[in-house]
Amino acid sequence: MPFDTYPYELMPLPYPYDALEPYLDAETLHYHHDKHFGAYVNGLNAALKPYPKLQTLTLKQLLSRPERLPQKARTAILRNGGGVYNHTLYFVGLSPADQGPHEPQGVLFNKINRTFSSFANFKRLFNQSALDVFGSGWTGLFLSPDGSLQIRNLKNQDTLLGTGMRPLLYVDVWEHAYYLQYKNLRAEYLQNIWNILQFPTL
Ligand code: MN3
Repeated sequence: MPFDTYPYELMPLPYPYDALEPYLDAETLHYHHDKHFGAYVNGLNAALKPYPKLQTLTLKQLLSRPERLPQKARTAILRNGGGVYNHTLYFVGLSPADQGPHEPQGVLFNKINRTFSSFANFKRLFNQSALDVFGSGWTGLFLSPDGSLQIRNLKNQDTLLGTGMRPLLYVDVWEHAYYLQYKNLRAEYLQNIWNILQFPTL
């Protein structure tokens, strides 16, 4: 797959640019996907170019074991590779409002209710966590190896690869994800994202 091994290609959006309107408009999607996501793909290829051995690893392998990356290229690979990995999860994790599911089903529904008392309370806590991200980063819902659900914030383009945490929901809270449409109103973006955030099946 050209999306998770070298040379990396920009994964096309799995829906038309205007498919998430009115919650995320086409202009926002064009800039976010083509320009921002695209820049991480190009940056990752450039960072890996001098390292034929690293080119044989998958993206997950690169990001799971940062200690084996050459010191000189480590920051560039982690930033750009993290950007590629995080944006892939984000864009694949959204779907048009009339598709979905945009609410948890089955096992995940029960787990969310047990852990957070209710779906409404879970959304409140998730959005609060996303509002607490200072500067650029991500908020996600993860299934930990012990089976518990955890809301976690990630800085910049960090990931939890290598920790055994399985990402279930993933929201980009960098300003570039919402500024064109929502300006400084991150809370409004977060309120609306639940209409297009797709829930996986456990
Ligand atoms: Mn982004």
